[in-house]
Amino acid sequence: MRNHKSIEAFAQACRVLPGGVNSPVRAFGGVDRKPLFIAGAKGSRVFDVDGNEYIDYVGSWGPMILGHAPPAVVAAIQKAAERGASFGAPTLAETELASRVVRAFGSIEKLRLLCSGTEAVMTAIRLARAYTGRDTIVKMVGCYHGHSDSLLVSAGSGLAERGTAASPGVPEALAALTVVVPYNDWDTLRQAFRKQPGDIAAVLVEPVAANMGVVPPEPGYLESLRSLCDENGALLIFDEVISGFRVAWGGAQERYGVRADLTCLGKIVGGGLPLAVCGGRAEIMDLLAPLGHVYQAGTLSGNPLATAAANATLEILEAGGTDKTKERYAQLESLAAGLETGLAKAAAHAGVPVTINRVGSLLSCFFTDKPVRNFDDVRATDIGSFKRFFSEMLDRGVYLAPSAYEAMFVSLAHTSQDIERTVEAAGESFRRL
Ligand code: KE4
Repeated sequence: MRNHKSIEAFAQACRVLPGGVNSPVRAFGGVDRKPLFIAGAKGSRVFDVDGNEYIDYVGSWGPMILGHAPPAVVAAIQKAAERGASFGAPTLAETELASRVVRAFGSIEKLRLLCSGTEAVMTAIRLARAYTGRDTIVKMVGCYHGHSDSLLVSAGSGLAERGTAASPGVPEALAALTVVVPYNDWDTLRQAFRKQPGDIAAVLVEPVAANMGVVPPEPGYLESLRSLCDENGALLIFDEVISGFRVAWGGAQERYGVRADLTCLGKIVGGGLPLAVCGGRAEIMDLLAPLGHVYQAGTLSGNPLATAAANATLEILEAGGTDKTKERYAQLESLAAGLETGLAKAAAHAGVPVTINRVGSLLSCFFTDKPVRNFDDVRATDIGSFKRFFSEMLDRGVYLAPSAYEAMFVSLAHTSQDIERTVEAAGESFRRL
């Protein structure tokens, strides 16, 4: 695979951008390679600046559930752009989008449009603290919720202890207001509530963890979070930035039947443009300025280009009504199930132990012969094999996420031929590990 233009582009970028990128994982540090510079994308394919074509399972880290550059979304953005990129004033498209999200998520009565998942989660935390009058929040080890200070926190000295800063620049005093407990472990969460009765404002969780690779909730886990929050007067915040509109039209809440008090959405909901959502019960959301006193604002919140892409994307997903929408998610399920089965067979045939976790069109292939149900399990997997597998697949024209702690995303643009080619490339790659 020729990549001299990407290498040159990376050298140029490193002169003006820290690490040559605008988001760390893109630098391919997780796979010990220099990054590809992408020239364009269409459907299930991305093309780098050297003219190489790849079957894409990154999908911009989740937004591209329709595949890249769907004609109706491109046309909607173009049409919106001709009317002006941004007004800093309310538009009809924002109300239309909010109404679509309310229809999809039964737990969301009102919402605020913002520009990133980080902003959505930051706002949800501020609302939870204001609504409960409490300061402490709980997050799970291995879950990622954007880069706001309260969430760049590692687990404390002991289980259910207060957190410590995970990044320079995060004050320890602030990190101490975040308690970090293992995912899929409700006993430790129960301990946390017992240790800080009346302190905990909210439990924040990815209902389907996808930032340590894909780790599904164990049966009963989400229900236990719901009941522990109810018993202790805390709010349950579902960070559905990845799972929202991904694992079901109504996200993990629809798939698992557990309602959150506040929900954060991103990625798919924005159709690939900078748009995210913080939504929930009206009695909580109405605390937001200008109605209430919880301040939150944004110059480009609900931006016309982003809402155009968002409305066009959701319109395609819900076109034809509930049965048609279910058919689309069944198609995603079937493609991803075929990929999972094919990868498992190829690995077994090559004598390579793998565990594949999948929820809908979201999946991860871990190099281990053991189950993977939390971050400790992920850390025990063979990351070195993942790195070699990534490179072998890239050299065969298959673009996986450049990190063992990310996910593979299947889109409605992927075909059964894409899946067959991917499985074939995987078979060759597994045999070379
Ligand atoms: P953004 O601020 O990146 O829009 O969203 C933060 C975020 C919040 N919640 C969840 C569950 C997320 O996965 C994310 C961001 N996801 C990462 C990759 N898994 C984005 C890719 C990147 O950081 O470059």
